[in-house]
Amino acid sequence: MIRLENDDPEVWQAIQKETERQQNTIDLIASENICSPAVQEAQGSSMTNKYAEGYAGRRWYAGCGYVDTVENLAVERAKKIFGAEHANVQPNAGSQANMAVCFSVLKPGDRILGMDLSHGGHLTHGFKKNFSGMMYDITHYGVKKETGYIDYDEVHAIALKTKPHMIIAGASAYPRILDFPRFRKIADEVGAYLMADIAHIAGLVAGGVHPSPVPYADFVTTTTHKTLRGPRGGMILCKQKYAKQIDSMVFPGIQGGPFMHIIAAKAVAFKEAMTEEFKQCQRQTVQNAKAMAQEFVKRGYSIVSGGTDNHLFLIDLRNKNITGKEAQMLLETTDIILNRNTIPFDEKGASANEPNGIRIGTPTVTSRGMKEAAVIRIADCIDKALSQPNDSQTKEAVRKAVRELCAAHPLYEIEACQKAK
Ligand code: DSN
Repeated sequence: MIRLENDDPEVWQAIQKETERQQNTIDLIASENICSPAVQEAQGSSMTNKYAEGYAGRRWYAGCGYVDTVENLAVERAKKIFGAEHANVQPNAGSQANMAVCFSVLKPGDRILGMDLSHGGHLTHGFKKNFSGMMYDITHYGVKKETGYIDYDEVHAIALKTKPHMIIAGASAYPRILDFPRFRKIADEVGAYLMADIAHIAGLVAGGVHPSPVPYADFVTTTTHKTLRGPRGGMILCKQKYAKQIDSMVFPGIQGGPFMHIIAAKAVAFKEAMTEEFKQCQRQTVQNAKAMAQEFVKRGYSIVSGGTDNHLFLIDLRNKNITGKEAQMLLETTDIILNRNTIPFDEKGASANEPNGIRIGTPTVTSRGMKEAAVIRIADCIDKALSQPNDSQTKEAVRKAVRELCAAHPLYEIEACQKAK
């Protein structure tokens, strides 16, 4: 970092400040995490300089011996972690992973059945301003109003009616276990491909705390930076029979030269994901989310589906006289960072920008070593801040508690990171 400090003090300063911000705030954004110093070292390495269009052993450029080594390591480790027949580690992000799958087996105008964004789905599952919504004929399933759980009977009924070419199982804001065998059964009945998007839960799947879709889905897509705790990127797992189609759709179909520094970092993260420390961290992530959700229930908050089975939960703020956006902004002033979120069956007039919910996730705080007592203290802080939004003493007390928690749990002192050093 000495060179950066001298050569570009403005960027260096912003990076220092960002690191400080991460150290001194509580991050509850469910899609974020802290990757290890080893992962970051690989990302910042000389591999960023290398063009390597193609795949290991079949590149368009000379000099690819060492990047081949890291891509082979990443592929083999990914296959081992998830028990997959084939892995493509080149997608630059989850969106590209989903795009490559769609482009490889669907034609424009084909039908997709995916989860409604406002019920917890993702932009790439058919949002009208996303490639998926622009190119395909989309229908959506959602959750049951009374339970907040996915309504599999509805998924079945819509599938029978619309005969989708592909069903997408996966979500960005769904707190319950996904029933992959049921999705498979429905897909088989209507002759649809099944794509499982496990971007949010990949680490939980790797850690054995969420059932794996790999035996059921034709394609499994994920990001690598959420619960999986790697660099920012994407990946596709699939059956061997789709390997060629997927590989040629990622490159040259939708991407050019792969980000070899990121692929090196994915390999490092996958090695970490095989450790007992990582698995323990995933178990604790879920325990923390459950403990926190229960604490909010005790304090009179309405939690979508009543709790959680995974790393996140949603608070429905409609009985709290504050909107999701107001809560997000208020909490940021107390150094608690989270995002506003739509909740299923939100009020008329509510929107993605002005929803009545907030989403809370525990991956980052768990990676920092926080356990139940700490996250219950965070719930207390949030409750206090939301209950007394205009009281400066309350805000200061919350900020003090946040400072204490952050100081007690430094960013890079997590066990898995220590081991990776
Ligand atoms: N934007 C991510 C999230 O926050 O869930 C999903 O890609």
